[in-house]
Amino acid sequence: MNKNIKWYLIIVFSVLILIIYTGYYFTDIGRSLDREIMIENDPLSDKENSNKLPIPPLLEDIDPEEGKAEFNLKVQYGSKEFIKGYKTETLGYNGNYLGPTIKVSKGDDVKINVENMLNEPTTVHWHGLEVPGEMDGGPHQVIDPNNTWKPYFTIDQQAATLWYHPHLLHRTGEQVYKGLAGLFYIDDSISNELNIPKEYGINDIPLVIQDKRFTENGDIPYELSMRDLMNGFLGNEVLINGALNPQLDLKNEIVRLRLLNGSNAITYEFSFSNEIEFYQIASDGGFLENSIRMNKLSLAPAERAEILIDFSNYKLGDKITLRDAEYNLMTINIAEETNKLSKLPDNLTEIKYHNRDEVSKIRKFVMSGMGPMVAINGKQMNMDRIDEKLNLNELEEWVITNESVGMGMMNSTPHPFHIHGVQFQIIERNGKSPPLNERGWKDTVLVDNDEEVRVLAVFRKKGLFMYHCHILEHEDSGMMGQFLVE
Ligand SMILES: [Cu+2]
Repeated sequence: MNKNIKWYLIIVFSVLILIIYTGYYFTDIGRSLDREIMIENDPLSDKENSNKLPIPPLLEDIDPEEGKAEFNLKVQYGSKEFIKGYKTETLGYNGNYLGPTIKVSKGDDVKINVENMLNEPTTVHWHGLEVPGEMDGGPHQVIDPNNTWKPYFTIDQQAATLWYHPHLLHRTGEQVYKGLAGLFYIDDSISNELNIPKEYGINDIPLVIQDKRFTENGDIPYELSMRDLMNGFLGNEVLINGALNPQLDLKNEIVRLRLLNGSNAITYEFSFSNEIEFYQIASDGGFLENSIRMNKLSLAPAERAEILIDFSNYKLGDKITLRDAEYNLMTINIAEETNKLSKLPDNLTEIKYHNRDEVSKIRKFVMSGMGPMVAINGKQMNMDRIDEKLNLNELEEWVITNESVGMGMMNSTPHPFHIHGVQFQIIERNGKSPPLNERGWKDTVLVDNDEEVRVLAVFRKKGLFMYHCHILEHEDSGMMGQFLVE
């Protein structure tokens, strides 16, 4: 294309975006990033909604042999009453909404049969799992309608709370939003031996946290405005395991919560009523070396954290709320008293930190642009282009920056950067050591505007993988690239 015409088009397009965006900002439809506005506009605030927290079922392993596991997943249409009396169309794995929790152990040989019963293609990506590229479930592993994809792999990493979700080119946002997401747990000798709660759904509680934009009649249409392309799709309500304002009954003991931000775009600021202290014990890819005492926790889209809370000083009938900023998400009821004495663990595991002196290659990833123009290193996703070529088992340093422009009164856009097929270590945020709870294994890192994040990683699996922004509307717009490990 003629260079002048190209620049002319870029300028015209940018001005158009600016005009449309300003319009949307001032007409204020849907939820603003400002949570106070979110609560005022809450269409359900006058409706009764208190129900028990659903616990996703554990998926049955159909291979009886020790050291092997086989699972069946069906991708299907469903419907669900998020609000009493209002049914809406959803998607789910083996059910109406969300998916069962898959639980495996380090060293297991795993087979999964994923049957697509939708009349559109999908993929299933094992987020955080270190497996060869063709088993990763990215945009290249398309499962057509009425087809079954049968990935197999050996679990070759430490205990962790991972998850699975679709990764179809340009369609990830809608499929995840409609309900396709599930947890994927790995256990190992360390997680088995640690003195921490391990009873699934009793004192080891999965929490899949997602916001939804409900209409007046309880529907959750996925229709993107220009503003949604800018900020990502933001909801006006928050669901936990598919339930609105759920209640969780617990004993007054130490409890482990595994939080997944499975939302398309929002970053949460979790805390509990009365600023109760808790201890983060794991980040995306496994245990931290020591438990970190804190009273609030920020999780960007796709990030996970495991936390312990000690309720032993609470009494029958006490209530505690889980919050996002000032907004109540879930009520915890102390429903049973116990005399069980337990102690919060201090040391959890030993992390072998990478040695920066051994870095063989430094790569830069610049996230830029806005709305449909978002890009990494100035490029938008192209399935036929390999952006980076890496050597197997070499230590690399990736320098990730965010140069997206902020708009007027709006804050600039932080982008959560996710790398497939690897767990990395954050070594610097703007030249400084990362906070304590980011000094463990990570696969997704939030990069703020004008921030430079440096991570170290050894890529141990061969094949073609993705790196991308995990605001799903940005990913779908093309904020993604491909790297080949050989
Ligand atoms: Cu982004």
